[in-house]
Amino acid sequence: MIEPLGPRPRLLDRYRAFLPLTDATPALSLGEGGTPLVHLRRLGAAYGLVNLHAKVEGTNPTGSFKDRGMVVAVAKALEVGARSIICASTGNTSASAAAYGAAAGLDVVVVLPKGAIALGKLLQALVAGARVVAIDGNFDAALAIVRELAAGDDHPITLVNSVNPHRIAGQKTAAFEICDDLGRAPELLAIPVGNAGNISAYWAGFTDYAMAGIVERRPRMLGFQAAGAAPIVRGAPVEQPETVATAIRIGNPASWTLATAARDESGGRIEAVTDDEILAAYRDVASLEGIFCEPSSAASLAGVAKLARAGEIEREAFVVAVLTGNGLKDPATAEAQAGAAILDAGASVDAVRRVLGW
Ligand code: AN7
Repeated sequence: MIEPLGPRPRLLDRYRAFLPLTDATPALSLGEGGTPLVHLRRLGAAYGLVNLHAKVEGTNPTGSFKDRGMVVAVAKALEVGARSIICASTGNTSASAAAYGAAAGLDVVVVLPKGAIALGKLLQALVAGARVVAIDGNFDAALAIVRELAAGDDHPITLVNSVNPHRIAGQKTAAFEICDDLGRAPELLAIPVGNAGNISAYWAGFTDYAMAGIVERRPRMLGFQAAGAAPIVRGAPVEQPETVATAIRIGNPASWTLATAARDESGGRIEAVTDDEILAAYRDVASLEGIFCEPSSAASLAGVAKLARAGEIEREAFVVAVLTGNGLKDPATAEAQAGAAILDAGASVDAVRRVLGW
C-alpha cells in the first residue's frame, strides 16, 4: 500500500502567523490555496523567456483566487456573529462569497452588472443559493450600492468585497506560496488588475516575507489592465469600461492608491493590453501549456509577452504570471475562441478516418 497523502494543510493554519486570526476565529475551509506553480517551457520559448512560471489559481475550490480572501473574510464575519454577507462582483467574488457563505450557513446577497457576468460564475452563485441582484449598471455602480447598503444599520450585513481588509489579508497567501515554492521571490510578478485588490495583496505578502527575513528581495510588480478598462494607466476613472475580459471590466478601482504604491515601491509598472493580445495569450497558454484560464487571467501573460517582445524582460529573468481564474467559467468566450472546429462523422472506422484525412 502507498502511504496515505494525509490531510492537506489548511491555508489558514499554514500561514496563521501572517493572518488576522484569533482563538475565537472559527475554522473554515473548502480546500483553498496550495495551487500549482507551473514552469511554462513552451510558452516561455515563444516569448523568449526561460524562467516563465504561472501561479494557477483556477484550481481553487470555486475556480479563482478569490477563495483565499473569502475564507478569511467569512471566518472573521462568523467570529463577530454576522448572519449575512453582501458583495458587488464581476463574477468571481460572487461565486466565492456564495460558496463560503453557504458553507458557513450565512445568507448571501450578490449585486452584479446585468448581462456582463460569465455564465459559469453566475450559475455558481445561483446553485449555491445566493440571492442574485442584477442591476442596470456596471461593477462600479454595483460596488457603490453595496457599500451604502452595508454601511446602513437598518439591515446588518457584512461587506466582503476587497475593501474588507480580511480579503486582502487572505489573498497575500499566494505570494507566500510562490516564495515557498521557489525558495526566493521572483524577479517579476505579472498580474491582471481590475479592482486592484489582488496586486495590493501580493505586494503586502511579499513585503511581509521580506520584513520577516524569509526572502531577501521583493519582485517588481507588473500590473495589466484591459485597454478598454484601464483607469490606472490613463490616470482617470473610465465611465464605460469595455473588454472581453469581463472580470476586470472595472472603471474606478477601489484599491487604486494601494496598486500605484505597489507599482512605485517595487519599481514596477501598470500597463494596458488589448483584447486581441489578451485572447492570443488565452489561446496560447491553453494550446502550448494545457492551462485553461479565463480571459482576464491571460492579461498577465499578454503583458509579459508584450514586454518580452519589446526586449524589456531579460531572457533568464524569473517571472511569475498569476492566472487568476479557471477557463471553464466563461464558456461563451471559449466557444468563440476555440481553434478547432468539430469534425462530424458517421459511426464507423472509415468515416472517422475520412474526416481525419487518414
Ligand atoms: C479572474 O469578482 O473584481 O484587481 O468582482 O475575477 O483584485 O479586482 C474580479 C476580479 C483578475 C482582478 N482576474 O483582480 C470580482 C472581481 C480575475 C478576476 C481580477 C478579477 P482585482
